[in-house]
Amino acid sequence: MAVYSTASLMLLLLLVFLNVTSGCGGGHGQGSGNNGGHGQGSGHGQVCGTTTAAPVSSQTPIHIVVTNSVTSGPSKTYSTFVSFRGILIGGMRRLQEADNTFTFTYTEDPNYGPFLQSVNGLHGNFSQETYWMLQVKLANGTTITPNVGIGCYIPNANDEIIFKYTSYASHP
Ligand code: B12
Ligand SMILES: *[C@@H]1O[C@H](CO)[C@@H](O)[C@H](O)[C@H]1NC(C)=O
Ligand SMILES: *[C@@H]1O[C@H](CO)[C@@H](O)[C@H](O)[C@H]1NC(C)=O
Repeated sequence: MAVYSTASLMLLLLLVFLNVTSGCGGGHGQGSGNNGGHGQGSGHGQVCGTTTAAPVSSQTPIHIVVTNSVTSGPSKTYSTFVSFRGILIGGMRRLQEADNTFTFTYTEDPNYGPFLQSVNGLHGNFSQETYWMLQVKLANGTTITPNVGIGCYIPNANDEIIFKYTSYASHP
C-alpha cells in the first residue's frame, strides 16, 4: 500500500512538472481542454488484476494540412500525433522522420521560438512578403489562427493543423 501511494505521488508530481514546463511563456491556457488534464491515461486506481490502463503519456492524434493560398495548388494531408499536452513541433518532427514527403525548416527567434520558414521545400520570403501561416481547424469545425507559433501551440485531439503559404495581407 505504501509503495502504491509513493508511486502515485511521484506520478502526480511528474504530471505537474510536465504541465508546468510544457507551456510557453506565460501559458495563456491556450490549447487546454485537450485531454482534460489529470487522470487521462494515467494508471491511477489501478490496484491489481485487470490491466487495461492506458499508458501514462498517451498520444494526441492530429492532422496536418499543407496548403498554398498563393498558387491555390493542391493541398496535402498528413496524420501524426503529439504527446500528452505536447507541442506542435514535436508532432511535426515525428512526421518528418516517418514520412519523407513532409519536410520543414525553421529559424529560432530569440523571443518567440521557432519560426516556420519552409514546408515541403517551399520557403517564405520576407522580400516577397510571403510566409507560412499557422491555422487550426478545431474538432468542432471552427478555424482559429493561433497567437503563438509551432513551438508553443499545444494541439487538441483531432486538430487539423493548417500550414498555409500566404502573403502578409492575411496576417491577423
Ligand atoms: C510583423 C509580424 C509578423 C510578420 C513578420 C515578418 C516581417 N518581416 O515583418 C509575419 C506576417 C511573417 C508574422 C507571422 C506570424 N506571426 Co507575427 N508578428 C509580427 C508583429 C506584428 C511585428 C513583429 C516586428 O516586426 N517586430 C519588430 C522587429 C524589429 O523585431 P524582431 O524581433 O526582429 O521581429 C521579428 C519577430 O517578431 C519575427 N516574428 C514575427 N512573428 C513571429 C511569430 C513567431 C512564432 C516567431 C517565432 C517569430 C515571429 O519576425 C520579425 C521580423 O523578423 C508582431 C507583434 C508585435 N507588435 O511585435 C507579431 C507577433 C510576433 N507574431 C505572432 C504570431 C503568433 C505569428 C504567427 C505564428 C501567426 C500565425 N498563426 O500564423 C506567424 C508565424 C508563423 C510561422 N511561420 O512560424 C505573435 C507571437 C506571439 C508568440 N508568443 O508566439 C505576435 C507577438 C503577435 C500576436 N499575435 O500576439 N508576424
Ligand atoms: C527572396 O526573394 C527575393 C526577391 O525575389 C530574392 O532575391 C531572394 O533570393 C529570395 N530569398 C530566398 C531566401 O529565397
Ligand atoms: C468551437 O470550440 C471553440 C473552442 O473551444 C469555441 O471558441 C467555438 O465557439 C466553438 N465553435 C462552435 C461552432 O461550437
